Amino acid sequence: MERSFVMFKPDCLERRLLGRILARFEDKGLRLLAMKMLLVTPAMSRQHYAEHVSKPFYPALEQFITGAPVVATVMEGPEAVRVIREILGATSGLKAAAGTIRGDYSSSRQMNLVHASDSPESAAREIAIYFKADEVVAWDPTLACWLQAPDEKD
Ligand code: FUP
Repeated sequence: MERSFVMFKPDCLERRLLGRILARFEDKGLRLLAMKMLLVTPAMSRQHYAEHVSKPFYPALEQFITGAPVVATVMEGPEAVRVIREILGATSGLKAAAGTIRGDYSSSRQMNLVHASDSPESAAREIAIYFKADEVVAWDPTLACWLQAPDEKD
């Protein structure tokens, strides 16, 4: 089992796509461990996008990500980091394959609807920016036994 930090960005909420897009993750069988609606502050944005702060596109990215509410979540599942990024598709909605979230709903590189961690290490770092340890609920959904056979679990 692996955890990922998944954040529904301002364009997702402004465009009223949260319910439909969240449903894709539920349908896949990923389990939700935490969920919170908030306004990202400039300081949080700089922490979240630490590797991009000095890039030319960062000021516009910060303005976008702090400009309307987001919904931050923690999701868990087998190989969750890779699986979730494949559900999202390539960074730009114009390059993302049809059938992915960005491929189906976005035509933008900045307004690409959902963020997801690119490694388990990034997930741990990002989860700590948005959630206190006791806000992340470890649980074993009853349905889990219908999502993977016992001999597939690592
Ligand atoms: P991703 O991991 O797919 O979310 O994308 P990156 O880590 O490469 O980029 C982080 C965020 O910066 C993305 F959500 C999109 C944004 N971005 C821009 O706004 N302009 C760019 O030129 C590149 C990335």
